[in-house]
Amino acid sequence: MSLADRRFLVIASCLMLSVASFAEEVKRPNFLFVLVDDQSPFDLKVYNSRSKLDSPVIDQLAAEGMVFDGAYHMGSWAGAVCTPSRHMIMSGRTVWHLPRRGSRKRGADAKPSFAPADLPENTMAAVFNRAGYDTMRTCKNGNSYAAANAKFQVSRTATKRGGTRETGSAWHADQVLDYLNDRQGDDPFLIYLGFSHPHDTRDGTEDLLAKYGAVNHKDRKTLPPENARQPELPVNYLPAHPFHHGHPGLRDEVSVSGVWERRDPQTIRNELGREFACDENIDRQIGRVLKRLDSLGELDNTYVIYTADHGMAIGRHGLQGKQNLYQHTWRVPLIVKGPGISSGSRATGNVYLLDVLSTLCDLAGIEPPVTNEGHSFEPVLEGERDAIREVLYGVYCGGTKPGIRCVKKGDWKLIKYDVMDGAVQKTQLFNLRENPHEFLSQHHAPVVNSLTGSVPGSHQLNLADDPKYSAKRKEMEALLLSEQRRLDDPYRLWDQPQN
Ligand SMILES: [Ca+2]
Repeated sequence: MSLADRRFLVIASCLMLSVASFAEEVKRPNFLFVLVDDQSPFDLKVYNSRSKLDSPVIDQLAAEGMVFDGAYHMGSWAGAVCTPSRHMIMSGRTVWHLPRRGSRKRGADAKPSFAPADLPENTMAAVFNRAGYDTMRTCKNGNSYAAANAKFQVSRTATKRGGTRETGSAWHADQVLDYLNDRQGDDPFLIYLGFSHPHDTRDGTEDLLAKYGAVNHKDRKTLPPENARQPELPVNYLPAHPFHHGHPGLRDEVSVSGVWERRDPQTIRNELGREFACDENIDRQIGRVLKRLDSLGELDNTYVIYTADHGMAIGRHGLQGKQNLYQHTWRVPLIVKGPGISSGSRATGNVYLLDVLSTLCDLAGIEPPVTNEGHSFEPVLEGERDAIREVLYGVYCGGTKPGIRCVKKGDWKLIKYDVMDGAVQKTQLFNLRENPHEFLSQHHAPVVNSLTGSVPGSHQLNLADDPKYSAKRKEMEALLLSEQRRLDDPYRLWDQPQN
């Protein structure tokens, strides 16, 4: 049965609940929404064939479902990128239309908030509760949308970033398994399985740290030991970003235990080993939950959505954190498996995380809330379309203002930096088909090439100042401005009109 047929039958069955036999015949689908904290899609083999990470459960999800190559978070106005990202997931609102955002002015000049006061009533769990779903959530504490999270009928939260069963990712899976054990009745369920890893501190389990040659390094005075089992340096590794990223004192760039300000190969490879240890443990924990759903006879009627709140640098472009708009950090992994989705399928999508809410509603035959601004990507899951939009906008505005902006259309991507009170005003223009890793001229230094195994001179670089591409740059700059206006971005960059 196609997704469209299913959707029709789900709606029909909702309308005809009094006809018990028909309603039983078409059971409404369950949802398992898996959100990991801080993971670049390029950790995963399904996005990066060079990756050494073993993630058999995620590979299997991809083999049985659809992989999205163009999934993004819209950005952040805070150093804790998690916070707006998770607001967008829960509410389906765009980044400048979230609670308390929309104006840089305070007091009498302040614009009204773009978020309605009753928004919590129109968030994921509230909407699914009203539709008769059982809703349950486990996740880390904090950096999220508390008023929306409070709507889940069952909530078991704690921040678990340790290397044992009780202190690590197994704890989150245990909460879901306990919930499935205790659950009464036949209503469909929406389970939000949020992990606290691979966010730092990346204290993996002993066996997985050993597998990836990593140690939980805690001594600032020494480097972690070299180990051939560690992941290789990322292909776009740099020992330093070529200019200031714009957020002085940023925790992720200077305070992560085991990394601090260091970007040397030994430190970065060890940290990637720690990341992979946490990634593989998450994979195991998802496997436990899927096995239980299978034994309960629910797996075939469950949509499993795997994603992250945003990506992560860890040595790419000389950065360590999540406060940039390169592809490794702006993009997120997104894999969806469920009834009617073709096995082993792949699509561009051009989706934001804020599209998840309306998509889940669509798949469940529920009307999305009126406050939703996302677009359902059900037509992509259905195989009817490859993408749901052409243009993508991104912002990082948590440090010095106005911050970083990017826009993408087709193969072309523009990034602009207006930070450090005007001291850094930079433009980057990439053709991602020719230069998917966003190589800069610094990547062509012999020392970097010898470390990453890259071939000198074999890649296109930043084209922003190449006269051959001046028309393309102008076109992309105009597109960025129109997206800023459309989305109520309250800031303008140094070379933009102020309206
Ligand atoms: Ca995060």
